[in-house]
Amino acid sequence: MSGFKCGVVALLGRPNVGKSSLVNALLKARVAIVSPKPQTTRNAVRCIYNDERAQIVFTDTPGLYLPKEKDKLGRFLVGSAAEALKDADAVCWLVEAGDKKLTPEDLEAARVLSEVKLPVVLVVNKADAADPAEAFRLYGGLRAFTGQLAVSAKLRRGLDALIDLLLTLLPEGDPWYDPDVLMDSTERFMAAEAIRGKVLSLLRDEIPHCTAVEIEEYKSPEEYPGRKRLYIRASLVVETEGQKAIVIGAGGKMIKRIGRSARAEIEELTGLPVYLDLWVKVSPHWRQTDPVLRRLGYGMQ
Ligand SMILES: Nc1nc2c(ncn2[C@@H]2O[C@H](COP(=O)(O)OP(=O)(O)OP(=O)(O)O)[C@@H](O)[C@H]2O)c(=O)[nH]1
Ligand SMILES: [Mg+2]
Repeated sequence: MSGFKCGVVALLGRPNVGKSSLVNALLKARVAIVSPKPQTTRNAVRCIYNDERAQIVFTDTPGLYLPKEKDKLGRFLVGSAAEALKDADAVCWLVEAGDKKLTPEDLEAARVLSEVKLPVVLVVNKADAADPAEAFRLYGGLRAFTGQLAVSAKLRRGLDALIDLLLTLLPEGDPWYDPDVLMDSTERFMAAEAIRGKVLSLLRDEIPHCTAVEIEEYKSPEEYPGRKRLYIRASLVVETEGQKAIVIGAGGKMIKRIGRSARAEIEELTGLPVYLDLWVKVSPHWRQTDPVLRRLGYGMQ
């Protein structure tokens, strides 16, 4: 397949700049959770873009910040973002148009990037909301970039130019994935993320940060031909009884809402009718407890 390009591009940047939104815009699908809250993405996930010239595996990473010593979940998030650079062919450093000064998180991103020898493209997102000129000046002075451009994930602007630029940085090669595969993740993981996404959109304040989703049972009609529906038993893991009460809501209203909308999304995702059995359980300090973090999929390699 001469001339065909195939490679990995890691998306890196501080929380909330729109890394997951950009992946969704590029793939024209809702594959990654997006929310106005920082630390939305918790695992580096591979999302696969296809066109007639290339297959680009975008790694959407958790936002880089400076976790405290005790914040083990935070250290996992940042660690897995940095880890994603190891098998990348190029990196997009995402920042926001309208950035006027460098935050400690931006400097952390610069530090992480100074340790790799990959082409780095500066991508100024949210160009619909502010003039990107100042951001180009601000970050342009920090290091040399292989290219820089402004995009809007929201309005899907600048995406063709971004793909054209990335194509020049990727090696030639045959595609790794079938063109209908959008994400290199298990269905189980995607179902857990669909549920977590609903917690993020339906509950405010600190609750989403204290919540994880544990899939306890996952039985699909493909594996169990006697079944008509995909059966999922999942728990929302929170840290305190108070949080549990909020997640359940008065008369169980909130948990029912989360369950209903998550079920609809998982049905869309899998194309199967779904029975979602959703529970809430308290695991004090799970974000600081290594074995629990590992069980929930936030374990260091
Ligand atoms: N105006 C505008 N808003 C955007 C754009 N892209 C993303 N956003 C918003 O920015 C917020 C954060 O988006 P995410 O895609 O979750 O950001 P992220 O970088 O993946 O965040 P983390 O996973 O927490 O690191 C959301 O409220 C998005 O709707 C854009 O191009 N324009
Ligand atoms: Mg994200």
